Amino acid sequence: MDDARRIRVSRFLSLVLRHRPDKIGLKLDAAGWAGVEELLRQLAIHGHALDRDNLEQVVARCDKQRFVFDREGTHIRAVQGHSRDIELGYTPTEPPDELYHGTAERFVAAIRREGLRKMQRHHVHLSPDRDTATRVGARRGPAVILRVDAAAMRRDGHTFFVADNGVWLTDAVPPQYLAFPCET
Ligand code: HQG
Repeated sequence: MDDARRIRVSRFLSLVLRHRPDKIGLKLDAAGWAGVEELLRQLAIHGHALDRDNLEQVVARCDKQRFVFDREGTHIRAVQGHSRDIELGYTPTEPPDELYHGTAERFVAAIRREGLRKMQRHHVHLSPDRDTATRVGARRGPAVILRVDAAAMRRDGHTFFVADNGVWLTDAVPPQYLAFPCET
């Protein structure tokens, strides 16, 4: 499978497994899992035929490890990024002292006022390092990197989870925990 097709399939799987399983008549369970057999069947019915080998390639070679199979290899889910009402079941985990968030300049004024909000997703997504945050922010133009005082949030009782691909998740980051670029 060439890279272009792999990336196309990966984007479509993100859409289906995070947001719109109904696009291909798929059902996710309460934790976001889809049966692999059912996924392949529904993809084929809806004109996106894919075989098991190619699905495994998409999962294994995905740059951000967006998808995971269960231990038996019979189910698959997106590791984060959902907008649907599902419960991923991650265990609260102690974050490192600092985390980062990459965003776009046009959001900065609102973020200064309101802090980081989860917007359409289940959680605010935070990166473990500046490079990753830069890539996340750069999806929307030149990236602005905010530093999150995760140590203070932890002390104040905020809960963090880490997704299977290393993305940190929390409910909200109030503005007092954020350092803006000119202050970092
Ligand atoms: C911004 C991708 C105004 C926030 C990435 C972001 C990540 C606010 C946007 C994952 C705000 C939401 C998540 C506020 C936050 N006012 N704007 N109060 N609070 N925002 O896509 O973090 O490729 O939902 O800064 O790599 O950009 O899909 O979140 O710009 O890991 O696997 O509102 O998605 O991963 O955008 O990205 P998103 P995100 P995948």
